[in-house]
Amino acid sequence: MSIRNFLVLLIGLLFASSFTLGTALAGDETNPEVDDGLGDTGDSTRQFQDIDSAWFDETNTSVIVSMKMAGPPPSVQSLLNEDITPFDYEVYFEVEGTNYAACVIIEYAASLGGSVVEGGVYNLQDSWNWELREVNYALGTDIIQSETPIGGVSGIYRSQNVVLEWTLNKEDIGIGEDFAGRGKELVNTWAAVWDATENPANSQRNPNNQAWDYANTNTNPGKNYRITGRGGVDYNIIFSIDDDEVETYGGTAAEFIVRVENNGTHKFNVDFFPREYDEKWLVELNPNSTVITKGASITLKVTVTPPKDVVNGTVLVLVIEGNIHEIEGNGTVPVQPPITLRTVALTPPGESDEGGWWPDFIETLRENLAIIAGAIAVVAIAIIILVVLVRR
Ligand SMILES: [Ca+2]
Repeated sequence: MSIRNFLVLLIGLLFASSFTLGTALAGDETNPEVDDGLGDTGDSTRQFQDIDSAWFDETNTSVIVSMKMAGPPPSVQSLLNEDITPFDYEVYFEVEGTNYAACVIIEYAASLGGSVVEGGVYNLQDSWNWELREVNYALGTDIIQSETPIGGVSGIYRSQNVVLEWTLNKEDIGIGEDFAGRGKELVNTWAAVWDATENPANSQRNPNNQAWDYANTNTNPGKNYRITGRGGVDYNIIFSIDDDEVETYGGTAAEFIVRVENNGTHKFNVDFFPREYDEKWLVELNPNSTVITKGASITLKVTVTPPKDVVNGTVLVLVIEGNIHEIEGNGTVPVQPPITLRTVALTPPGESDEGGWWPDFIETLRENLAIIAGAIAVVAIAIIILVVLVRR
């Protein structure tokens, strides 16, 4: 193995391992993007301020954000005689340069039999304010400069699991519906619980010293979530190649070895085909179609033969596409991105001499055009100077 190939392999391996570590294939409670310790709020009686974890999931039209707390909201004794306090729960993430937060503010009210009374039983108010916000950070820090509500969203409190759950429209956070958004990532994931009276959303806030509890931060985020398109099945097939440019002679086949990796969630059936190209060239794919098991790679051999009478230096830019068969349904999902292969065709040896010295001379001129132009310019300037001197 050459040093260059070794380096390419090494960089590829490093990239692959960081990718695997950084991105969860599908978020759920057992593999959350944001994972926090319990009992880290300094007040064990207030488990509903203590973040356990947060994770992401999706349908074809929405991203579902979940936030699990250490314990249920206090309802009876623990908050007796305390002030009514609005809790502000937020899960933060970034999509393609724009920062968002899924947010809900829950007001605690002393109530008895539906009416608010002092010193009574604490219950959660009926109407919770579920929101999507756009977030501005002080550049490169954890400090939030401002949060702007950009729309209401639907939300639900799942009391059985102590989980707050937001349903965000993909379009509202810059993610196309169905497979249009596939491959986009939610990055810089983290979560916080704030006292909305002391630290309201329109004030500057730093989770490190103002939040009741926080899990990860903007500069020390949790894992990324990769959009799968329709949720559940990640049609993640990746093309790669060590050398995407090959030289060959007219009439002689060149060969590309494309690696096709299944980094998705299931075993997939994949078809391969070239995008439209100059049909005087011969292009063969082997295989044209195959099954790739989850986590496995296959080799796709692409053979390209230029026509015999090809003009020296002609380049064929060939784009190879892939179609992944859907697990459910008869549709297909394109491999993104496709892979581009460049074949440079040279005149076969011996034939280049047939034209005699003239084509060689022209070829040499073309190859050294810059040097020749420079030399001509120097000579021209010298002549001008000479002429001026002679006239004096
Ligand atoms: Ca915690």
